[in-house]
Amino acid sequence: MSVVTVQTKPFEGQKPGTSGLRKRVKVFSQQHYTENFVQAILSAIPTGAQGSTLVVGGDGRYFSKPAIQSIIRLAAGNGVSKLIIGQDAILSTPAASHVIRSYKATGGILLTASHNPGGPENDFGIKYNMENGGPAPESVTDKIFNITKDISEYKIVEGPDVDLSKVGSTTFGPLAIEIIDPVKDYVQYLSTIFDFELIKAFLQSSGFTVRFDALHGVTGPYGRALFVEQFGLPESSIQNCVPSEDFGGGHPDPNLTYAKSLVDAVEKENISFGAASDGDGDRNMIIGKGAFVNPSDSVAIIADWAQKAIPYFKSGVKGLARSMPTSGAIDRVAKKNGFECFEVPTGWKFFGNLMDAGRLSICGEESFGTGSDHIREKDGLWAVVAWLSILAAANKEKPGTSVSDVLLAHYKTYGRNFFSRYDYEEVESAGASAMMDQLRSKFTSSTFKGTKLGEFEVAESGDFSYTDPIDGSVSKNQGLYATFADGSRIIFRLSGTGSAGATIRLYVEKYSADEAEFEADAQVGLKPLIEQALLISELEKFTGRKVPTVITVSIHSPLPPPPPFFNRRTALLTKC
Ligand code: G16
Repeated sequence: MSVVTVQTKPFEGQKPGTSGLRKRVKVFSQQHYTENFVQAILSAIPTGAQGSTLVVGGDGRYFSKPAIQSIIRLAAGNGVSKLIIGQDAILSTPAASHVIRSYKATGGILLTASHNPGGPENDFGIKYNMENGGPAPESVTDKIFNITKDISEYKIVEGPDVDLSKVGSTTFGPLAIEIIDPVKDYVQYLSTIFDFELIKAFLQSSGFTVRFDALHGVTGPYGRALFVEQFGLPESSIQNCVPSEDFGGGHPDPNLTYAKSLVDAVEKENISFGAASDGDGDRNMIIGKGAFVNPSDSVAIIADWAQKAIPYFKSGVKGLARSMPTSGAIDRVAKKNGFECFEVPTGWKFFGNLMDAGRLSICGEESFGTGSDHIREKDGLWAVVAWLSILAAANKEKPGTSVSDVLLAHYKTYGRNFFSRYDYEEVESAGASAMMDQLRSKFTSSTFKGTKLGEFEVAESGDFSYTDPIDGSVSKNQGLYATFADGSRIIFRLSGTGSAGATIRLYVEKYSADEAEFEADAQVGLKPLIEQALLISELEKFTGRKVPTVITVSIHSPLPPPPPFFNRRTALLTKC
């Protein structure tokens, strides 16, 4: 088998977004498109592809199979020594991060578009992770993009497809291939982080019921291994746990809109604890009967309980962090406990340096991402088991403690950060950019401070810029924010994970220390802020959109009635 050089031409727009390149399958399946991008990744590996060991896997979505065979051919053509591949091309994103670290690999190529829908008409994605197991930083993704702009050839070794269905070792020309069980190492690793016996004893003895929904994503087999095999729960404690290439035709995004069947089941069947994860297993949603744990609250609560409920943190918590739009609930936990706390741009890649430097233990994002320095990706099942650990510990102190009780107890100690996110998906790009441009000129103007938006006086505003405290790299234009005199905030960003048009995200946050408000409906409390945000952005004028596509809201019991302005798709959320 000899190396063949294939002539190609650059494709426009192969710029990695918040987490890799995500495009429609139709785009990836064009001749040379996937090969160009993978060649660019291989050429951009800081220590070179020659002699490297790479981990390859993904969420098993449609187009993974041909893509992985292309990667094998390109890896062989570029002198990669060894590929470690998840059986049937499957590896959840957190499991891939763990495998990269534990096998001391050079890096990894992950085939996923995360929570985006799959199938021939939907999305595919490819991203590169570094030797620390975390997503490539901007310096590397910029290099990848630059290579794609001038690429004229790629190198492959030709040969038949490799059978990935059996665990074991094989070769492809000069390339060694090890096919591994995608679940075993990861579940074993979690068992060293948490006290599985304690969780099992709690679940077996308390009458506490669990439902985990994998949304037909990659976490199905991982969920079964954990909940059924490790914790001894019945089959009825898991749902949608058979992975499918198109996620059963659904949208594998664990939020109140897309995980509605889980929300319904928890309410109707009186289930104590519900959880869901996304297509590639790095996101999570936690709910209880009558309670939705907003991701910003979730990470704050995990951080608060970590030392007493999770063995991994018994020796201490090094520091905490959140992405800029995530609510400041975690900052309050850091302040009270004397932990360092960091605010980084949206994107898990920004946490990696802090973790590697030993300054960060637990972090999270409002986008349903929660995790710790046990790996370098966010980890959906880790968050679910962290919550079960908290509930086991809380029930030891006070039997009968529910998810809702844990939330309320947290608010009583720290106050409550009301938070909501409005997403306007697949907006026409030109309108979205024009809206952001006019907002940027307002938010960055020196005269904006002191202006009143309704009852809210602007205290500070700008376009978020981050200087990495470890390597000094600067990331500019990371979101337009306005903080008001009462501490509330509005933020506008364009998503970096969409695959068609633009997605506008509006985040709003307001803090209250008034116990009488802790069980209030966040939508009502945040309404004046949302109205001001929509007014100043002139969103409807620029985009033609009257209503958002998805609303994420911090809810406490009771779940809110539908606001009158919801469309049919968002109404899914409000019916739950
Ligand atoms: C990715 C990133 C996250 C980010 C999220 C949303 O998550 O890993 O760090 O918060 O996208 O990004 P955006 O607001 O730009 O769409 P995932 O789960 O999609 O890989």
